[in-house]
Amino acid sequence: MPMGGLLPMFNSPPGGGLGSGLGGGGGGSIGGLGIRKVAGPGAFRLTEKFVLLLVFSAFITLCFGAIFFLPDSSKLLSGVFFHSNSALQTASDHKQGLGLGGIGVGGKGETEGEGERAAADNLAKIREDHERALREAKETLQKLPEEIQKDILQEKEQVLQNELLNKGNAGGLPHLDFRPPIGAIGREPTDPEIRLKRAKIKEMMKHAWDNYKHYAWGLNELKPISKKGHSSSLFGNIQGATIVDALDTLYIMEMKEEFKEAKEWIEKYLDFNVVSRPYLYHKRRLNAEISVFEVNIRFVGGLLSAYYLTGEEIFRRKAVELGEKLLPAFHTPSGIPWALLNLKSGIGRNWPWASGGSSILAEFGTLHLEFVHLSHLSGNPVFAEKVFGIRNVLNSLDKPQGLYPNYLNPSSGQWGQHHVSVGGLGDSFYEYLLKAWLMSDKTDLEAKKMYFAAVQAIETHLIRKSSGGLTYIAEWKGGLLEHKMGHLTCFAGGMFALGAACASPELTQHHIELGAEIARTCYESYNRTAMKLGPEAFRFDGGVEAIATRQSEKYYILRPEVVETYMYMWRLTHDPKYRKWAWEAVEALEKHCRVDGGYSGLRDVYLKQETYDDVQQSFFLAETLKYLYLLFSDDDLLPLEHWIFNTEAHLLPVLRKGGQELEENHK
Ligand code: DMJ
Repeated sequence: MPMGGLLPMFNSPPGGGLGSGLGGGGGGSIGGLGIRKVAGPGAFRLTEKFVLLLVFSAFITLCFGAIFFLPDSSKLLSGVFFHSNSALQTASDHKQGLGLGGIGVGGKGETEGEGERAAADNLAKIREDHERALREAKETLQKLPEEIQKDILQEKEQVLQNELLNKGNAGGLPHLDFRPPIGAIGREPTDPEIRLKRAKIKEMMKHAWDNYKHYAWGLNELKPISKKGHSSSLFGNIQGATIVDALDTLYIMEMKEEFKEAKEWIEKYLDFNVVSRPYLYHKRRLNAEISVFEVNIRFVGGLLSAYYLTGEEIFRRKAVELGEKLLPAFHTPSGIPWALLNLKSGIGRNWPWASGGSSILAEFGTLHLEFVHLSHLSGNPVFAEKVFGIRNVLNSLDKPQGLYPNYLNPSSGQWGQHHVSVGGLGDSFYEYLLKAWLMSDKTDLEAKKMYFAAVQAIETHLIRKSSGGLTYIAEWKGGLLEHKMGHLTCFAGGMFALGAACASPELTQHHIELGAEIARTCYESYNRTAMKLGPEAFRFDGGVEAIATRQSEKYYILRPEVVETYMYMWRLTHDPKYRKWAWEAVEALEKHCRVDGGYSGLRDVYLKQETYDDVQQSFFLAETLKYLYLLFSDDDLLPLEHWIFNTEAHLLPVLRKGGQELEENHK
């Protein structure tokens, strides 16, 4: 690699260059040339000159050779040819950090300008490539020959597929007939009271959006108290999480201007490459890692949803582009993806806190819906193959008591610690089994089987009833129960109800009731606080029921799971109590979370006085407000038989048998 930087030096030495000096004389030895051509003094002088030139050339060659063979030749070379490269590198970094990409800095920088900057850039790139190659080589050395062979084949296959895709397709994507979506815009509710409530929720969305736009436009999230941008490490260097997460909510609420400005931002700025724009440079982390799960559910999910609502190609293109960037996460011996990925280098790893270097069930198990749609929209089967690969691994493993532990090691393909949860670390894996089946127009029978078997094991081993009659889902740690339920676990009420309609007849009523019981328990977790908003986790031990007992579990971060369950329960039963409970949540949000600068999470929902966490989470716009809006809309807005909500509430259409998805449009 360093040769690239040296070539100009070799090409222009004094005297026509080394090439002509050595090769041009007929390829013979120096002795041969000297003896055979001796004829007269003129000829002798000519030969002597030639020999001298050759000796001189050989000397220069030796000098170069010596430089190369000395230890750490790159440093020496940089000193000889590029002045002080580290100084230049620092200057270059500094300039970019200050947003001064086009302006020289003192000393050499001013006099040598452009050339020096190019040299510094070259060196930085060479060094980066070098380090990456070293890292990859180290990783490869640790692998078995069969694994290396497998990797090579996979990469070849990937290149072939990409080539195939790029042939003859505009933007590399196949032509698709876009069918306008079913029920993407609903009628105004006929009941005037419901109409007003729905309008209020739209006004909340406007307040959240306008403040984000005003104080944090283009950044990931808003800090509504400090009125500035909030950056979360989950997205690495990708920006604009709130914009992408909010797209479909803006669309169904008919906030057309806002949707337009969001789309324009995406067209101009949504960037999945680390290369930074100078003005953002200081905010970006070099080589930052993303959470594969979070980027998938929020960015891929948000873009897919926007495409299916509008048919705008920009959303399809961006979704597929990002999907491709996530593929290196699957480069593990088992095909179970890493949790974290460096989008630039393609190097993945797992959360350092995860048991025995494991990947997390709720993360690698929550890619299925989006990846199946990526294959559908790109014509490239690789995405679907990856997620079906995950399923194969899961199906090949023994499950303790039929339960799925939260930790799975991607290298060994074996379970880590036996911790089972329907809340954090496990939750959306179960959700995606059910939804994979529904989204496949009920053709994915394997997903159905896995879902109902998992729910049965959960019922047997995790679901319990408190002495006060509240049904809850405990956590399982190697056979022992922890009688705690997370806010995240509350999504399960909606899941049970959604699955009920399709369960076998003897299970339908049972699963609806299970959903209703979980909904009530989660309602109680809200109702038993001072602020009428639920804590992060609540317990059923030590004499309490549905109450947080640990200070570290008393916060509320604008999460959606409880209103999500109300939404499914409302749609499936039309029991008015769900709208009543949902409205209580709206009032509590307005009273305690709404601030001048947007909506903030709370540190302790049991206090009378708010202490704000100063974050307006992007899922508040993607999920919480969307589910509330649907609760006060008629059922013809996003009918459940046509749309699947991903775990971030982004809309994915059911893929109809024979590829006729959405064919019943406009009936
Ligand atoms: C969201 O990002 C998704 O709902 C995810 O599945 C769980 N966590 C948050 C909301 O609480």
